[in-house]
Amino acid sequence: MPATADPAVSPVRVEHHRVPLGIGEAGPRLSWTPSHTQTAYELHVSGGDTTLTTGRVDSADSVLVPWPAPELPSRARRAVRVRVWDEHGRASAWSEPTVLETGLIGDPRTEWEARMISPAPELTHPADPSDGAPAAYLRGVLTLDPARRVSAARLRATARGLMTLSLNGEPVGDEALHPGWTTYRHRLRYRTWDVTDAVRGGANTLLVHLADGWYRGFVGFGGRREVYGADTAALVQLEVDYEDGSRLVAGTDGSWHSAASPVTRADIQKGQTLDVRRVLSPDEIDWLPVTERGFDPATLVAPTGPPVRATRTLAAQRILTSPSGATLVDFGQNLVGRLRVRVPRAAAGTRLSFRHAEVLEHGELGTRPLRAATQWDELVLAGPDADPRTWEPEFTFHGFRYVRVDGWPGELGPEDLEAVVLHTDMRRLGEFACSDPLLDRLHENVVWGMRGNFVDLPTDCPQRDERLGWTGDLQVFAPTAAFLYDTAGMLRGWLADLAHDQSDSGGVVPPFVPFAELDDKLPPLGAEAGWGDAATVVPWTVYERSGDAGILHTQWDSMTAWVDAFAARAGERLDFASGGFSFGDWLDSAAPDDQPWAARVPWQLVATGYLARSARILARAGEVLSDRDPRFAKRAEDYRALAERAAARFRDEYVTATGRAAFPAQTAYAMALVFDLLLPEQRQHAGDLLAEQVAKDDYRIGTGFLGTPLVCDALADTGHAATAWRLLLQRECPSWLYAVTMGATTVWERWNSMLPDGSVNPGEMTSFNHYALGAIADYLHRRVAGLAPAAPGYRRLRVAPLPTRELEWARAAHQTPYGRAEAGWTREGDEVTVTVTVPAGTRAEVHLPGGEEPLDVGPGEHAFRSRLPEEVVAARPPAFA
Ligand code: RAM
Repeated sequence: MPATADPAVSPVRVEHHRVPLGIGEAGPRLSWTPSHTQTAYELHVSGGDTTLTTGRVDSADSVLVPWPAPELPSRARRAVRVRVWDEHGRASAWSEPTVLETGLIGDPRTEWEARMISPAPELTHPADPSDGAPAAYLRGVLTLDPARRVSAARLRATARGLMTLSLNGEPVGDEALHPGWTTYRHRLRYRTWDVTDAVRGGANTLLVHLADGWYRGFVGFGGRREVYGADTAALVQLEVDYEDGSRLVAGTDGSWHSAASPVTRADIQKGQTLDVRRVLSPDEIDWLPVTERGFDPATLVAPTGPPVRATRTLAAQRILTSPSGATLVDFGQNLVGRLRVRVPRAAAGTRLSFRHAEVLEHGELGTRPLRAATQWDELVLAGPDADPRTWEPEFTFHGFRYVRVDGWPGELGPEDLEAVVLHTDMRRLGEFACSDPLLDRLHENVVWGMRGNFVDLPTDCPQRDERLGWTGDLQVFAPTAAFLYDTAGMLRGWLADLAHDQSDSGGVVPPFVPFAELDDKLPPLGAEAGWGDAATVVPWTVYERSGDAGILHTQWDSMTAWVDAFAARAGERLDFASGGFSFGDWLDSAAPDDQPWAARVPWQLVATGYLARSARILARAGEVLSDRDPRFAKRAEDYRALAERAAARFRDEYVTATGRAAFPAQTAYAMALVFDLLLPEQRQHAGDLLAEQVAKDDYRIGTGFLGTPLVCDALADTGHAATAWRLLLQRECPSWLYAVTMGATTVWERWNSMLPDGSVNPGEMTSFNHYALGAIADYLHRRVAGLAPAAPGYRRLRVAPLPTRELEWARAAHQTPYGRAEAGWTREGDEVTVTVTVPAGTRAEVHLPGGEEPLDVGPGEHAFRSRLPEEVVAARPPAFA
């Protein structure tokens, strides 16, 4: 940053919101990004009857700074600006104002006038109980006094089910799959829209289109629907402020009407049918009464993160004819979303059918892995000129790369279909690139896997009859996710769900969140190592990556309840002796296809390691929180003692005095090293034995979900980066690059979801879009390129790249809360140049690969000459490279 440029500052960000409209925080924290190192700031808040400035505050803080004004009531609108001073005492100009507005944060029983209403029950009976049920319409007319001028109008809405909304014939908002899936009994998310320009004096017509979604449709495995309730329902409230200061609040109630929808089946797993012949004009519609539903408005919550949206479209790449003669469309990318179809001109009654799948098997659509999720959409035409001219089913989503099209009149062209990509519309933060095209593609596959599985909630997979918020999957993937996208807002919401679900079961975190009893065959809830630890690891990761210590405070009770329940399962001696089923190092590459739990290491080993890890996180979280309240310090000590006991227990049971693992396997060593469970004198030997183990395993990965993210770190930490490189660049199965060589465009659930001969793994659980094994991308960011946080929110960076002779360069960039950071290296021969960009107000510790003394550098761009580490130079080049 040239010192001569005047300091400048970004607009203020509000909590983790992208658009702070209808927020739930009465005292939202504020962040901004100064261009220069900040020594002081001033905040200015105006709106309502408030105008307030903090005056100049001597502080370098710019991330999640406490709200500087009195707590906000409902519907408060404020403009917030900031200016900053740099190290030379120069002030920036005031930032552009950010306007924030609260939602309904007072007593929900008085703030919500609207009632939850359901369509007439006969409208939503499924024709076939094993398929989706029809959607329905709800319609109401709200009358505004035409004599008064409107100054502002807001619409707030939510549903038991999925909804779209229109006001006076115009669609409201661009969200998809609203209101998503939360633990409905405790939390039902509403959104707020500014509809000032859409309302008019006199009658205003609101139309809700309502479908089953997660609330009433098929959820998870086991073929269950109506998991939350037998009736869909919606709640819509319109609030109009007139210029004379009066306010009208009206919404859904018994005066509304319901009607049949032309969407004759709609389900997340099964797909959707639109029968255009049933599209009627309002005067042809047979309006039926609605039913008011009892409902606790205290469950209504404002969103903490962005909504699901269509973020891009992909064109069809190829149209093929399969061996059996079917027409197949290939989008070239396994993705999550749905089709947008250019509706052909054809006779009424023509049926177009679209079946979606991730892979082809023997040239045909590979639908077996979908199990009971048919992912089948259908459009029934009403004649050549009938509207609509394009169609996108709004109440479903599919995981697919291929679509089988039946019934298309004439020849299908690539321009007739596009794929609409849906996911939670988080801000993209991180990038990685390197000179190896396969590794680059692996990273791209991880990004696609994240897109496809961050669809309102973080799921394991987006395609088969599962799509659940499996806690273990997120637990391992959270660091990668937090680097790639701004996950803090979305995960805050999901962690609130986790805490509720957990309190329903005495602190035990259910294996997926939101939890639902899906299958009578499921074992009773038990403390599940590596899965339940999402309760500690996810908030800790959010804290580490975003600097949000508040999340530790909010989640503290959930975090401690989990560790207490987990320790209780371990028993007095922490020996996890009671047995029973556990996922363990799930999907170990050595586990038989039909026994994903049968890993090389016993689950008790994994559980003891995780107990130490989670208890240690609590010890550290307690220390962070002791700044606010000294009582946390005592709690921190207790959890530190528990962590040390668990680590000692791990050593006693699973490690010899010299550091040899009792179960010689990659996961055993990697966990011992990365979770810091060993004595200092055992570490190097354990690292050497891990490298030996990897060599014995023929430089192939030998871990499941839990061990996978740890192995390369453990190797690099003990001077075996070259071995980590051989694992990373391995192409034979099992390895990360094996799937890439098989043409994968997303990360798979199993190391061998597709077998080398192109057939699909025979196991009944085979997804081609699972993010868990993609957790290795965190290593690519932190270690390969060398961009890691050394302090929460990257207020300090640790740059310690790991170059190799196999690559010419690698780099990563991340939009930290303080600004853009970058790290990377280029290599010529054995000479390496390390480049670093350090954001204003932060510093970096740089560990050069040649073993030089670490450097401490300030903001700006830096380049350092170094060389390959001895160990990498000495290493034998991999035979397969
Ligand atoms: C399967 C999936 C999921 C995993 C659970 C334990 O349903 O592989 O990702 O978390 O098992």
